[in-house]
Parts: sequence; structure tokens; C-alpha cells
Amino acid sequence: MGLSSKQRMILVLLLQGNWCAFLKENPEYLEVADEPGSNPGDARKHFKGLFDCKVPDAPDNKRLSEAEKKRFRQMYPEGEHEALRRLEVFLEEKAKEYDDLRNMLSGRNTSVLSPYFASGALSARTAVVQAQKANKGQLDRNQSGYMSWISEVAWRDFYKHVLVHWPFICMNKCFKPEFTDLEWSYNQGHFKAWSEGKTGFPIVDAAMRQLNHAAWMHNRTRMVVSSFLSKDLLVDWRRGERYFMEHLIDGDFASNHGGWGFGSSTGVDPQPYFRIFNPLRQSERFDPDGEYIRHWVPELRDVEGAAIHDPYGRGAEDVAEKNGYPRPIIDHSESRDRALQNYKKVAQRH
Ligand SMILES: Cc1cc2nc3c(=O)[nH]c(=O)nc-3n(C[C@H](O)[C@H](O)[C@H](O)COP(=O)(O)OP(=O)(O)OC[C@H]3O[C@@H](n4cnc5c(N)ncnc54)[C@H](O)[C@@H]3O)c2cc1C
Ligand SMILES: *[C@@H]1O[C@H](CO)[C@@H](O)[C@H](O)[C@H]1NC(C)=O
Ligand SMILES: *[C@@H]1O[C@H](CO)[C@@H](O)[C@H](O)[C@H]1NC(C)=O
Ligand SMILES: CC(=O)N[C@H]1CO[C@H](CO)[C@@H](O)[C@@H]1O
Repeated sequence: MGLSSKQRMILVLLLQGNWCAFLKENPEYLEVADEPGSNPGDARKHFKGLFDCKVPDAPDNKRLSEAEKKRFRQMYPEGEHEALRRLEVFLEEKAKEYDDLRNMLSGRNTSVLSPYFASGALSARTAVVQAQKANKGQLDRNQSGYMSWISEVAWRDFYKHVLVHWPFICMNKCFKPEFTDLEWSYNQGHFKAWSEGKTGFPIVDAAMRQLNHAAWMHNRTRMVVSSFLSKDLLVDWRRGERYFMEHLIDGDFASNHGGWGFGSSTGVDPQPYFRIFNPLRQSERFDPDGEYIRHWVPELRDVEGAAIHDPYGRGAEDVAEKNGYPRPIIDHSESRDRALQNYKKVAQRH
């Protein structure tokens, strides 16, 4: 370590900005390797011992129910063929509009290729080469949709680089050491409400239920729920990081740690701690018609209009109460002040 926070930030900006420039200067980095040939026919005979051992059972807490297995197989069919098929469909049908639609929560307007990247079924290199082709051979010009998508794939590399350069982050530490001193809350009830999607904040609850059902969550809501847990509830971000790793089909240590660092402002991104997501504003902006909420939170299906974003505050109390939808477990502006005070205390000490 031994770097000042300014030096750290400069390194980070360098890593980010140089990605495309580097690839343009070194196009061989985008050369896709030839497919490996098949093993010689007698390989099994020579390596008999290797093939003979029994595959151990997964530990109890890593097992999926039959229903989950079936569901995930349907949602994310395995294999490289499926990954390439999805990549092709995305680049043809969605990528051009990615820039405008990627933040919208309803519908499927991002690639949902993360499970394939994370499991190694699809390489970033293959994906970038195909996107570049679709974008008239360009990485960082021509169509903005392709450009932004390529730059999102670069984020994945970016967080991997962070892990390689600062491996201490994989030891339960945050990137900005000053925030190790933050006083977190260990309120079990709050954590449980968050993880089950019962906080009384519809956008947060919809997102957590999406995670629990689909093992995937939209990037926008990943930011919203990580900010909510660490700032509104002041619960240690590591609990959320762990919950995500236990539930995401695309769980990837580097990207997940990076994302949680962003949401809790303890990480590598220059997201200052005083920028705290307002769940209501996020909901109104990125799920304007409340479709995402209605899909994931059935208790609120009959709520009409803008009340969907805040049923108890906007006159839909009757429906919400009748269907057992919880009241907000905290007051956002009070929590915001509390978070600011806590963060400020440690930020000033350094
Ligand atoms: C709190 C938090 C936790 C996250 N945890 C993970 C995780 O465990 N695994 C994971 O793969 N991503 C994680 N992300 C990043 C991002 O949310 C997902 O990669 C993205 O939502 C996957 O959907 P997609 O494939 O449709 O993405 P698209 O928008 O289609 O993007 C294409 C690809 O680019 C990469 N990418 C996009 N955004 C990011 C990003 N912000 N950081 C790193 N890579 C990105 C992914 O590989 C993604 O598949 C996290 C983000 C946050 C805020
Ligand atoms: C994108 O590429 C095409 C084909 O080369 C070209 O006609 C078009 O002007 C380019 N657009 C931009 C914005 O660069
Ligand atoms: C996804 O989340 C990251 C935080 O990890 C953020 O920096 C990025 O801008 C988000 N991407 C989009 C497309 O909103
Ligand atoms: C803004 C928006 O939601 N656009 C589209 C997102 O994708 C779905 C299909 O998955 C479309 O129906 C939406 O119109």
C-alpha cells in the first residue's frame, strides 16, 4: 500500500482511461485464441486415477432446491453456445439502444451476459471483438450504444485489476483504509428485512426479491440496495457483499467488491460518501410506471399511479396494509443525516 489517497485515485483514473487506448495500440490483445483440439483418445486410460475419484457433494449451504435448479436452468441455460447466441441477439437487437435504456428497470434491456462472463463460458475478449465488429470496427467511437456496452465490459477488467494491484481487498477490507473505522450497525432485524425485501421501500424490496428469485439483479438496483444497506441502515457493507455472493448467479469477487465499495463509498470509485441514493427518486426515475415494482412485489399490484413508489406516504395505505406490505422501517432523511455524521467523523480523522 503506502500510497496517499490522491496517488491511489490517480492510478485508478489511469487504469480506466487507458483501456481503449491500450487495445488500439496492442490489437493482438483482442486476438481470440484458437479452439483447443480434442484430447487424444487414450487420455482417459493414462489419467485413470484422475477420472476415478468421486466428485464430492456440495456442502449443505451451497445446495439448490430442485425448484431452484429447474428455474436457473431455464433462465440461464448453460454453455458457450448459449452465451454466444445471447451475445449475438443482444448485439443485433438491443445494443444500439443500450445507452438510453440500460438504466430502465423493467424489461430486459441489458445483455444479462454476466452469468456467462462470471462462469467463464464467455470471454471478455470474444464479447468485445463481436461488439467492435457490430460497431464498424470501432471501440470508442461510432454508435454510442456499442461504445457504452464495451466500456461496461471494461469495468469488469478494471475491478479485476484493482484486485490484482491491491490484493488486501480480498481480506475483508475496504479499499479506502480510513473507512475501516466506521461504526456500523449490527441490527439483525434491519438486515433480515433488507435481505427478504421487506423494508417498506418498494424499489429496494422489488430488487431484493428479484435477487432471491432470479439470482440476478439489475445494475441500477444493485447500486440502490447497496447504498440503502450501508448508508440508510448503516449495516456493515460486508454483510451485503456476502449476501450477494451467496445469491448471485453472476457472483464475481472483484466486481462484487467493487460494486459494494461504490455503494458504501468505501471503495475505489470516486463516489463521495455524501452522495447518498434517495430510493424514492431512483424509483421514480428508473421505474417511472412502477412496472418493475409491480412485477416483484405482488402486494402492491393494485396500487395505482405514483403511489406505487411510496404507498404509505401517497395515499395507498389501505391497499398496502390489506395485502400485508410493510411500512418503511426507517425514515430516509433521518437515516441520511445519521450516515453523514458517521462518515464525516472518520473522514475528518484522516
Ligand atoms: C453492489 C454491486 C454488486 C455487483 N456484483 C457483481 C457481481 O458479483 N458479478 C458481476 O458480474 N457484476 C456485479 N456487479 C456489476 C453489474 O451490476 C453486473 O455486472 C450487471 O448488472 C450484469 O448485468 P448484464 O450482464 O446485463 O450487464 P450489461 O449492462 O449488459 O454489461 C455487460 C457486462 O459488463 C460487465 N459489467 C457491467 N457493469 C459492470 C460493473 N459495474 N462492474 C463490473 N462489471 C460490469 C459485466 O460482465 C456485464 O455482464 C455489481 C454491481 C454492484 C453495484
Ligand atoms: C459509423 O460508421 C459508418 C460506416 O463506416 C459511417 O457511415 C458513420 O458515419 C459512422 N458514424 C459515426 C457517428 O462515426
Ligand atoms: C453500474 O454500477 C457501477 C457501480 O459499480 C457504476 O459506476 C456504473 O455507472 C453503473 N453502470 C450503469 C450502466 O449505470
Ligand atoms: C424502456 C423499456 O423498458 N424498453 C424495453 C425493454 O425491454 C423490453 C423487452 O424485454 C421491452 O418490452 C421494453 O419496451
